[in-house]
Amino acid sequence: MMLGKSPMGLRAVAALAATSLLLAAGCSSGGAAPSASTSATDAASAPANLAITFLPKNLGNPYFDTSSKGGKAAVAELGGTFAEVGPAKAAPDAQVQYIDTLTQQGVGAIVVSANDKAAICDSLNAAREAGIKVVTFDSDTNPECRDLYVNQATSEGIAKVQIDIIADQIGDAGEIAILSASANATNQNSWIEMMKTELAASHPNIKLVDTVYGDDDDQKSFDKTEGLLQSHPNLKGIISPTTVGIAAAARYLSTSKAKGKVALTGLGTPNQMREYVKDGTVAEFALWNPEDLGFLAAYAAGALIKGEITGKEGDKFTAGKLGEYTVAADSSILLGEPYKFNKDNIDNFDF
Ligand code: RAM
Repeated sequence: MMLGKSPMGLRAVAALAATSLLLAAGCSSGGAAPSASTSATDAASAPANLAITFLPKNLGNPYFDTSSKGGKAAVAELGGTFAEVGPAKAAPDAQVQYIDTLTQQGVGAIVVSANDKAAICDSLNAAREAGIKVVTFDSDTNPECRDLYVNQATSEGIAKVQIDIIADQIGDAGEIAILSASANATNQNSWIEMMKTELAASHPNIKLVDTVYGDDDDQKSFDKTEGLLQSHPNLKGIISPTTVGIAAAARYLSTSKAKGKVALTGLGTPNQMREYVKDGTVAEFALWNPEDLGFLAAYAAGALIKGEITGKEGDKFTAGKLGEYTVAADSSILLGEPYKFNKDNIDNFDF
């Protein structure tokens, strides 16, 4: 059983550790789109056009390196051609040019984590009109711009696990701030809304005093952390619901006098956070398995290309080792539940 479908617990730890050992080596990534000749050859020789291209929010983020690793493994199992393209910066419309190029090249599917729910819609719909299947994963677009959304976990669950951790660490009282990714990111914005709801419902003594945006840029996130500490001298905790943000914030805190005084949690990768858990900067954070997320998204794209599913509620398909999935409301698929990482389990994970 994979982490994504397991309840939080030791069984999930063991399952993910086992999954990590089975990882396929490396994934190709680069700034250029795949060549037109590659896609054309695939289309001519394969029964279905299984040229599947991943388009993350930006390149150079270990989270997306891992999701692409899963995508690449799944596309290999499908007998297709994997590629990854993407912008250097996670700007709202930065993905448009890549989508347009992939449409000209006639790939079979685009698997995209959106920087903005609306800015890439026209391009995605032009791709779909040209016969390309569009799967969003990680960060969705408006539903009318894609065939399917592969969601890592419910927004409520992702919000609650982060609020639970910070509440535990600051004695359920005091000022907190959020260091997010980009201001338009669909996923972070929906988690932030749910965190506000959760605070209002269950944590009357915690006050969210600020939300700032590091744009999933390491240096900007580092600088924003410094700014938060300067602007809010009574700050008790920071939640960073982005792997880039939490790693940069941890690096800042680890050498500042706020280390151990201002709590930090959010969503991080174990490999980026290990040293900060071990040096006491961070006690606990959360995430899902990005490799499984990419793997599931690629299988979903393959099922759409082959016509096994259309993306309507109730459609079923099998995603290799992850098993069978059923399309839910709004043409979405759920991977599983978030998982908590701390000093007792972090060495069991390698992503
Ligand atoms: C960053 C990205 C991604 C998000 C993770 C948690 O890598 O913003 O979209 O899901 O953090």
